[in-house]
Amino acid sequence: MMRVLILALAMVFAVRLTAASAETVGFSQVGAESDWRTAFTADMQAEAKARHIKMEFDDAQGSADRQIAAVRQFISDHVDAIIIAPVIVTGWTAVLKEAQAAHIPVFIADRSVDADPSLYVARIGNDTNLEGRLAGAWLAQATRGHCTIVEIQGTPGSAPAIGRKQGFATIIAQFPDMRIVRSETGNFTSDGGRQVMEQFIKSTNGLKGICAVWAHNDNMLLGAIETMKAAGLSPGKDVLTVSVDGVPSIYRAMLAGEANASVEVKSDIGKYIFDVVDGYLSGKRDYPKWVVIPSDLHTPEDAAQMLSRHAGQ
Ligand code: GZL
Repeated sequence: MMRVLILALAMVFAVRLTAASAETVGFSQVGAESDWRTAFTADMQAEAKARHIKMEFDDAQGSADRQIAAVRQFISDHVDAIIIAPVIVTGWTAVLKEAQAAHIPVFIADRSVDADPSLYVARIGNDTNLEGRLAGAWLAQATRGHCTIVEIQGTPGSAPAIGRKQGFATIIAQFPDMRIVRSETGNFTSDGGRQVMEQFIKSTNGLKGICAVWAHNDNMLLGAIETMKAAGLSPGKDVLTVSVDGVPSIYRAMLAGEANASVEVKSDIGKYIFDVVDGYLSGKRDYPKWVVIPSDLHTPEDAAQMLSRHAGQ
């Protein structure tokens, strides 16, 4: 009898060891504005399921106010941990203090926040300024430093729009004959990219003399490509393109000769995020404030290889 009891206790202990340290996690997601975002959401949901973690998920639909309300609900529900992918960088201090007062650890995922780092455990995400610099450097090399550019920005006040704009500008400032002559926001959506490109084409000189379109994400560029083709232009040939995300459709556009470069941002980062969450809840405390997810640039030369990695998407 005693042997049966010991065996049963050993099995229970083993299950606890393999089970995640978090039982329930609240995740406030930006929205579903782009292919990258929906891939990231799917990855997070799959990772939580694989770790037997219950995830309270809120799609903020691009609303910063809705995110704050969702985090307050997570606190009220006494979740074990809160993960936030923030729409914009500002407005986070008060609710992060409320989570801290409730002894619920917060983890920033993907985009960054402008808040005291002591208010969250760590951010697990990419370097958006680097992404802008990689895009600018590729364009400078592709045009030997001579290019008049139109820019399609991401969501105003979001970390990727701020970082990518700054990074790209830093590089092209080094080339006297590279300049951005038009810049509008497309809010990271395909429709937004279409509408901005329509504005550009209808403006006084249209795209006359424009050498390249720089878009803060692939979906806005893909919308702009559709608009340019409808206007009889040849994106990827008479107007170069460079963007960010590395979603499957941009590699298809590259293989069709309609896009030239994209900086890949990894969307399958749920494993890294939940490793930090589980580790912290298990007592690990030596996390850096920023766990950097690397980004790198891709062109038609490796588009087929990159597309094969996304098989099924
Ligand atoms: C990654 C992420 C950005 C993507 C866009 O930085 O925050 O938000 O580049 C998405 O596609 O809208």
